[in-house]
Amino acid sequence: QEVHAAEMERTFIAIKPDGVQRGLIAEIISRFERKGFKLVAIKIVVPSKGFAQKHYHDLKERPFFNGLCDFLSSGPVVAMVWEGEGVIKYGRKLIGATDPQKSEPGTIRGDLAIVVGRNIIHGSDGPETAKDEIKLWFKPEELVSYSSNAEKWIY
Ligand code: FUP
Repeated sequence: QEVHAAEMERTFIAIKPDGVQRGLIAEIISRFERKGFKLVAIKIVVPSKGFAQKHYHDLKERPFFNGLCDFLSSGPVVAMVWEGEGVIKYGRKLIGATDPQKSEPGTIRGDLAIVVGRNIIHGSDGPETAKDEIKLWFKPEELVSYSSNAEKWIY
């Protein structure tokens, strides 16, 4: 079971400053938690602009990059690591499309956001990004491995 836990898929999820300011932390966490995913790291931080630029380095050529980094560093962000089978892909499904105008109702962005520049949440878009983002935001010792009694009913 220890081995199982160590190999379980993980993704990086962040509630952006708009989600925190709007009081949506519990709402967002509860959607991941109720699904059966497991929270293995969490902290609240105000990222520097330089840190935001590192986080979004893939987008540095895009016209919205500067505004995006200003936004991410404008206030508290809830940084998390969630674990579970298929959590990277299904986490993106819970989150919904990048542009909330195109996100389905029932998704986090579809239900709770209106414009792309204030889409309240970030989630890693693949296994490599997940690994990189977890490493950028967390020290290894900040990730907690534990088994919960619910697991034998979820899997
Ligand atoms: P996502 O993975 O859904 O967060 O989307 P991207 O990585 O493509 O974009 C990262 C962030 O850039 C989005 F969350 C919001 C912002 N963005 C814009 O502001 N304008 C755009 O046209 C596209 C993205």
